[in-house]
Amino acid sequence: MGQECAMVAGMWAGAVAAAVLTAGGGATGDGADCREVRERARFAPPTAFVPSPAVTYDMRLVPAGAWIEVAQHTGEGGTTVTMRVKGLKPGHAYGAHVHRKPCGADPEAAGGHYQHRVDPVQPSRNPAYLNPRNEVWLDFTARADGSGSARAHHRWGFRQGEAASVVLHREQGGAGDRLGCFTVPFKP
Ligand SMILES: [Cu+2]
Repeated sequence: MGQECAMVAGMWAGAVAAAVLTAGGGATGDGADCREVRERARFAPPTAFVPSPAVTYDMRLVPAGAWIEVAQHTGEGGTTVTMRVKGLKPGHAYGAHVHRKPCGADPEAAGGHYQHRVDPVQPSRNPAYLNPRNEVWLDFTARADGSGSARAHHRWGFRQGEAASVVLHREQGGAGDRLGCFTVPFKP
């Protein structure tokens, strides 16, 4: 499915000019049911002269220059989010989740976790809502070379404008200090 969507997305990108000229139509069939997002960046402090969509709040565990890539694939089978990182602290067990708002200079700017069923009590601490089935968790342990990767799959997709970043945490699980944040425009 992922390959198919990537192919259709690629064809679509290449065919945009022609499609505009022939008018109407647009993406049809698989293309219409398929959303792809792929963003990558290098972490920089919020005070960096050249701002980055990837912000570090802890230069020891998320050094400036560390690299992150996040991809979303949403199709008929649901939503898969994958993350790859490089340049982190070897052996450290990082927590990571999709959060609701874009990153900012303040680590709290990203808001709470994206939840499929939204806990009426926010900030959410109820394990009935705060769990990897109802949220997108991307916990990973950095390999000896500082690289890492994680993948999460759900049957559901994101709501418009409610999933906007990936936050890296000091600990795995549902909470913990925020070490870094990457703004990602996830698609509904
Ligand atoms: Cu989080």
